[in-house]
Amino acid sequence: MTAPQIELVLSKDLDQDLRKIADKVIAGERITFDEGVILYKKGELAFVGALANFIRERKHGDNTYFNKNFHVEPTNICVFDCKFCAYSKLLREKTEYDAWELSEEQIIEKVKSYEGTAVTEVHIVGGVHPKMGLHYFANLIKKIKEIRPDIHVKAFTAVELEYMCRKAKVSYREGLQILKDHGQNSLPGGGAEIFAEAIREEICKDKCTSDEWLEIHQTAHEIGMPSNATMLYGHIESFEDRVDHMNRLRELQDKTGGFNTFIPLKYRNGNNQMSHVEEVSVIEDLRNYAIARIYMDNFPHLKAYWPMIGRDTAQISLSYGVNDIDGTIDDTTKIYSMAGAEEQNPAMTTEQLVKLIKQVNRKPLERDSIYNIVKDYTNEFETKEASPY
Ligand code: V47
Ligand code: SF4
Repeated sequence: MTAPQIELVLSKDLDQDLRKIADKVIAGERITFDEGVILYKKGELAFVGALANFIRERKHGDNTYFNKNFHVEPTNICVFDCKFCAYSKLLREKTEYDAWELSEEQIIEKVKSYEGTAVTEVHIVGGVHPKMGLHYFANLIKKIKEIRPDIHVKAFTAVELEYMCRKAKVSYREGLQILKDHGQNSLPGGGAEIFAEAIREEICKDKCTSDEWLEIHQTAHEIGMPSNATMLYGHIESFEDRVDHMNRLRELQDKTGGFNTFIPLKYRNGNNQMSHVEEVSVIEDLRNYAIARIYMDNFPHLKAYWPMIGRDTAQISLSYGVNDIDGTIDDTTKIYSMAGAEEQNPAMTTEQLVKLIKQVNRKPLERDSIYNIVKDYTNEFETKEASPY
């Protein structure tokens, strides 16, 4: 499908700048910061989509990865006050959602409840609780590993890690090494938001800075812990800010190669202090995935987090650069349902997820947390139709 799509796009009477970008992408060359901004300002969905799909298929063919994970959110109590956050409780007036704080026993019980199931990863993330520190979490991870030695522990955003290390009076390297020695395997990509300092000042001024976020991920990569990266988009940032964000990540990836996947996170405006900020359209979501795929040439994977954008958009995103879907998770995360996402109970069975991928003629592959293939589902769960994409 790729070649005709590209020809169709290029046969149009293309703007000179866009043609130059298309030529570079087809030749496998990196685009510049300014060209990234041009794509956001001038690139129609069909144009950026065809280029992104071309890159996606060059890198991965039809392969579409998912993993089987569950989330543990120890608490939503948080010392910080991000304006977009519908989730944290402390300085916030009471809403329909209450504060929670799981005890160690409750967390262990939750992990035990997955005994005998095929999950390969636990994603631990939550509010920044003043009393849950580095050593508490290190011991918790050790206990989780005693119960499930096989499970991959992806835990703590750089925001949580910065606070933990500061409170424990250890360097990032020492703190991360302690967590690694207790069994933590990797870092999730949260807390990055948008790196442009002026925007960060407006939306999340009291938490870790952009430089700190990048330093923590760099240090993690240096001691052998891979990580992910996110970008919260579609609020008050400009197109230049989005490219700046991706550029800082691309530069770090050039140095370390430690990032696995890039996850654009659509700003949702329910129940937060920025609810007056309108959400962007689905077209903009798809354009953003596509431009991310084009710009982030050194990131192996681009992930759609379906609990936030919904299953339909996640399915369509597979034609706009996305090759990774998170996940067959059950209803263990509340971050998005509390922020107004359609998915109030984000659970998808393996069958539903495999069918979602097969319906658009992609190849469903279960992966582990570092992208080794666990199982090929090509011949399972037949779908009624597989439409050309
Ligand atoms: O950092 C909070 C975002 C993130 C809102 O690494 C919001 O595999 C939109 O990072 N609208 C945490 N987004 C979640 C996260 C994540 C999720 C799935 C997989 C991985 C991974 C990482 O959630 C926060 C923030 O950027 N967030 N509030 C909101 N109103
Ligand atoms: Fe706390 Fe994270 Fe919410 Fe910010 S986004 S207030 S750090 S839970």
